[in-house]
Amino acid sequence: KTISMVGVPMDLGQSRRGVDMGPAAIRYAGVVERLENLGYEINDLGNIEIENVGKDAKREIRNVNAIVEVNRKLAHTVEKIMEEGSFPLVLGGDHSIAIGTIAGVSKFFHQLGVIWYDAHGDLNTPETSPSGNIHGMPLATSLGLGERDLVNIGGYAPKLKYENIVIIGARSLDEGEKDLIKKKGIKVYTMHEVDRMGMSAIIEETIAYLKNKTDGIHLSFDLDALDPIYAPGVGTPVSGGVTFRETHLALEMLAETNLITSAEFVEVNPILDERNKTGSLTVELIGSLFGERIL
Ligand code: DIR
Ligand code: MN
Ligand code: MN
Ligand code: MN
Repeated sequence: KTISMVGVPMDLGQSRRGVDMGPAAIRYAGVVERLENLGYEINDLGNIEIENVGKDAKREIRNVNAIVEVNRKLAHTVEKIMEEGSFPLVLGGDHSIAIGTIAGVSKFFHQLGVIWYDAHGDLNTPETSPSGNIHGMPLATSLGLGERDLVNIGGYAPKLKYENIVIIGARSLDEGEKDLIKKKGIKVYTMHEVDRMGMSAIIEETIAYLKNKTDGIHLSFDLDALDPIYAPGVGTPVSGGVTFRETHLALEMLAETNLITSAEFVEVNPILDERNKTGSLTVELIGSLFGERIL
């Protein structure tokens, strides 16, 4: 089995500098070796080039033109990986890059499922966003909501259906996001459910919910889902998060199902980190997703 890895050194989707160095931090923490030790062939395609197009900061959605450009390139790269029959593993970069990853994979899966592991919902539109940061909008964008140029990347929209997504770890939702979740009946396991049901039941339910109606499942993994005790190197930490063990369990259980068809790990910011703790954690978690076991 071949994994094709691509880095996206993007920081234009949010306001803290340094998340563009996320792919380097994850590579330095040994992601290639970790996966090779599990028996995979790794094809590291390097990073998507981010052109300095100048920040169009005056618009209410910050840097939208540059983000559209990068996501077009990423979608194209992911599409090629899929055509080759390889597994796309995308390293961020801020979460705005999920727009491009999903645009690439959804060409191959017309009933694409998505597991969104995140402290946030990323369901804002330019109208509901309190920040104007596009990293708070990628899930809404993929559902066909918001700025047209972003929504139409790949030449079609929407990429996802409301009933094919599951959010896990949410604890910071904006008012417009809460309204959308209620209106559309989006499946969300907030931290309340994580505490109450346990991660094991959540993953079992998630798989049961998605398995029969989807033809592929993308894992969009925002490191800020974890408690900042474990993942301090993120731009928007929120206390009261998922633990290290719960997260390993979730990924080990997903590995057992063999249903995950693409993945991205985003929001690792080495400038805000403690000696690459979050980069190393990411590599460990990638190991679990690809079948690593203690014994
Ligand atoms: C916030 C933060 N909801 C926003 N979003 C983040 O700016 O829209 N998502 N950090 O991961
Ligand atoms: Mn987040
Ligand atoms: Mn985010
Ligand atoms: Mn996110």
